[in-house]
Amino acid sequence: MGLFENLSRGLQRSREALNEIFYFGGEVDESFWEDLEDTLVMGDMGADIAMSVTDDLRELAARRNLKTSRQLREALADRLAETFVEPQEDPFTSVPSIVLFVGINGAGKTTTVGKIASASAKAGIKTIIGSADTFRAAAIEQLDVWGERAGVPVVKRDRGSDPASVCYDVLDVADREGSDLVLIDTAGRLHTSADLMRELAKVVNVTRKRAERCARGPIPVRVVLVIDAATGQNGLSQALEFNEALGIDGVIMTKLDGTAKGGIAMAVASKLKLPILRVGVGEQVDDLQCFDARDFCRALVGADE
Ligand SMILES: Nc1nc2c(ncn2[C@@H]2O[C@H](COP(=O)(O)OP(=O)(O)O)[C@@H](O)[C@H]2O)c(=O)[nH]1
Ligand SMILES: [Mg+2]
Repeated sequence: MGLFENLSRGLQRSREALNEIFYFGGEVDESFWEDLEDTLVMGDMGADIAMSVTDDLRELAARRNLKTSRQLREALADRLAETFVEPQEDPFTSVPSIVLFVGINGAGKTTTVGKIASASAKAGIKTIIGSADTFRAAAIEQLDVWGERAGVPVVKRDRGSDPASVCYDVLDVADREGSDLVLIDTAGRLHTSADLMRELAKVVNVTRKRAERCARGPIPVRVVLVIDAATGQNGLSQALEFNEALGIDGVIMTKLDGTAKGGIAMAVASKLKLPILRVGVGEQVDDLQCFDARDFCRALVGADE
């Protein structure tokens, strides 16, 4: 299955909602525009984006005399694509690079680390994983399974250890072995989110300090936020909170398969001016894709149907 088909399959639920209004019989009338705006709002891109996208499209449709479902879908995809920010560089392929994965529990951090480790090992990038979610023994085991599958070493400590120490350890090993890409998984659950942010801030600081004095010179550290797309607008609050506490460099949206809330990607990207680095469209190792705003928006609105 090609990349586009896979993404398109993943966004099916989000697209179905739009399909209903695009299968109109004749005129593009007032109710079409109202339905479009409502559907976009429900797709969780946020009311302000939904309104400005609808207004722009309406104006464009009048100016260029766009009438058919196909013309309108194409124009909508183009307009939606404008809301995304291009990444300056890809932290997973511009190596050497150190990436910390943060996000709430269940967002898909560990799975995403596994998928990326697998893809980068396959691409010949010397990769190593650090298991800094030391809260649950199951989390460490889960990462071990992914590491084994990818043929990538996993640096870990016993359950309950200081997560910052694991970051230190993994950078020591990476230094010694000349790893190009260090992927660090972190915990998402603590008693309060203030505790979580404090702990993560320490993890980020320790990693940055250690990264300054790597054998081959300072290596950039990026903090990537993993968000479950199905959380909808709550994903936006998470993004704001993590960004304020840690300074986020990019976002990965997971579980775009099986949600009609794909529009949240747009809300996060445009409100925080953050690039979407990858999208998760399933639980399997190959279900992670590079993000291309145009392809994503075309799949989201069904421009090629
Ligand atoms: N359908 C789907 N499930 C996913 C995706 N990414 C992760 N998951 C599932 O979400 C659940 C939580 O993932 P996990 O990586 O453990 O989340 P973490 O707590 O952030 O580390 C697991 O059952 C994963 O298989 C995705 O893109 N699509
Ligand atoms: Mg995890």
